Amino acid sequence: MKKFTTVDDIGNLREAVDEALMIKKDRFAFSDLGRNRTLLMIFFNSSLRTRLSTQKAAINLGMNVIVLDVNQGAWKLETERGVIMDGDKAEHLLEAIPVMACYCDIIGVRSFAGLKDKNEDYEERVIEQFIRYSGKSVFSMEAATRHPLQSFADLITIEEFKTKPRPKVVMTWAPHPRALPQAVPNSFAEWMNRTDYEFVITHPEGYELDPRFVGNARVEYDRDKAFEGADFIYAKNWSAYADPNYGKVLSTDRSWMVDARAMSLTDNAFFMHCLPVRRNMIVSDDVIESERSIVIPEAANREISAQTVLKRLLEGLK
Ligand code: AN0
Ligand code: CP
Repeated sequence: MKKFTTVDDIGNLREAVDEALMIKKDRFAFSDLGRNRTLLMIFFNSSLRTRLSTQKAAINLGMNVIVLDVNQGAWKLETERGVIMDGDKAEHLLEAIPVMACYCDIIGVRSFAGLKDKNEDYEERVIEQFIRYSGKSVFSMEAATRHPLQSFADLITIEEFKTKPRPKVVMTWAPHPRALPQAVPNSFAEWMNRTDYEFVITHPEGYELDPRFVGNARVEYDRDKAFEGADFIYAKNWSAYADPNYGKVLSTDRSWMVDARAMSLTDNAFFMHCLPVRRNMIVSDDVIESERSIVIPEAANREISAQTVLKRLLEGLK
């Protein structure tokens, strides 16, 4: 594997999950694979899980790791070509990328959507420039439109917890005070659409996602109906995608919070969220603390998805 930014890069999902579960059984089985190889993790945005789990995954594989928080300690980076750089940005990405590439073999990039210019976000300008100008293997640690390491961990988690061959998985929008990207729900939908699960998306009107990600999923505006018989509830907030409201918060309707009443409509579903989560906005205390909440095993699987991806990227190095 040369890059990992979408579900397409991982190939057959059954094989990927089997490989991940094999790694989970013995995460030090490939501890020589990354010897004398360096991973550079570049963060344009905050992170707890991605930062720690990806670093741990690289260590399991014997790699060296360098972490750069672009907004803390590095020069502020201009990302657009043609800009007269007379503002606060001292360095251009077009120099920074090849320089950073000198010091590593594999690059992970976290760069969220700006939520101002839909084209800029959906063209994935930042991570695409890393792919183009670094000459290195690049993977997404959440880019503007997708968070594939998260979706892969989510898939592994569902495979571990499901009790029927074709579980009903429901992704539900939930309220949040600030505008969040569509990357997590886009990506989750993209991965779920590659499985044979029954996949349903529910959200208030106005929160329709990009049809390219929704694919053939059933969209159900009536949340109660969507939750009926669900085996997994996957909660997430996202800002509006459709014009003219791109990147806006249209609703903070608290009735969309996932609470015990909503969960009682399901078939004793497991509760999932990628975290970080705002309690009593997205999900009530009792639901996230319940025995059906699998947010911690889900987060633990971030190490496994990252290790599977890094293993494949290492195998793809010349
Ligand atoms: C980010 C998002 O919604 O994309 C990261 C989630 C993994 N969440 C926040 O910024 C709260
Ligand atoms: N789920 C996730 O990616 O979390 P972080 O933003 O903390 O990395």
